[in-house]
Amino acid sequence: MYSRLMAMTVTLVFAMCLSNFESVMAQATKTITNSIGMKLVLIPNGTFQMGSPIEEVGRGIDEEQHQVTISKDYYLGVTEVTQGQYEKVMGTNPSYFQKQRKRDSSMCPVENVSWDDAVEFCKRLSDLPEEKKAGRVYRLPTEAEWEYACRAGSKTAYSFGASAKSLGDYAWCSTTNDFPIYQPHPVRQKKPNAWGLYDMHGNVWEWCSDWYGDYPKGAANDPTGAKEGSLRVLHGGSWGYQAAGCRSATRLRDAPSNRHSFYGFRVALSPSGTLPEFREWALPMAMDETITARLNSIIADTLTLELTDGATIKVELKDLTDVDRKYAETWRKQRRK
Ligand SMILES: [Ca+2]
Repeated sequence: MYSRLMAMTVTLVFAMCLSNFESVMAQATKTITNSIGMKLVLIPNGTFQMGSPIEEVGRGIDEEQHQVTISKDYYLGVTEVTQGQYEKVMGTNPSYFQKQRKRDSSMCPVENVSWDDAVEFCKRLSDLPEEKKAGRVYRLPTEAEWEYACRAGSKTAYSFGASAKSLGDYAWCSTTNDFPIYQPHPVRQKKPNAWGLYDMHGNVWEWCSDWYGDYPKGAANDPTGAKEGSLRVLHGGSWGYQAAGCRSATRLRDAPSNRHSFYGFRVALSPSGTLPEFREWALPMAMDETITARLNSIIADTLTLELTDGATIKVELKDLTDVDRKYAETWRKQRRK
């Protein structure tokens, strides 16, 4: 059944839905300030070299350079999630560096958070009434999205150049020693990168959505990491790491349940992701079978679903289960706004 439906892939329809997405994206605003005051900036789609060249000082062996295309625009938090924002959403502040240090830490990045905590934060933020009303569904960035945004068009070890000499202008890390170094610092105090993102280098490591694994051999489109694993990826280095650990390409990994005062995160948001993108769909011709796919377009009650491998299938709205039809209708309504 699956293969029969796969055979229904129509390239033309896929091209049409891509152009539909592009027009949605063209309407997207460049910045968003959400209901808890969090600012996000639109990151334009594009192609870049992910990883590092072999001559880069301090590189890791898991940074094999390869071409990556990010095919869709997305939003990324201008700063790491702060302690104040985390507390507003979760009702708790797990950070190691907070009030006992006799300072207002609400603008410091939340730390001592696990990957699981970060994912839960995204879910609860998405569930806030104002966010639901606006149709915003938050998630962690993929590590490709993270590195692409960090580089902001740069090809060097850091977003501002090849040398760590200027790192102190952009980052809190253990080699920028013009202040007390052994703690994270309020966000947005250093210079942003070319796309207006702060603290991509240093302050706290940032959890990404991917399972850790080897990079693909060759070019990749919208990579989402290893299919399975036991460790999740972090990027960007932190207040306790030296310059080489804060490069654009640096990768760290840890178990998704582990917390550390080096670890924080920032959130991503897809303009097209007003509902969970990939979800289970019942196959209309065999309702007991499901596929994992995202909805790309609805044209004259014909849905185009994109499978995780990029193939597409078409299904009719009338053939869907009630749950799937409700999702599709909500999806369509949100796009008409
Ligand atoms: Ca950071």
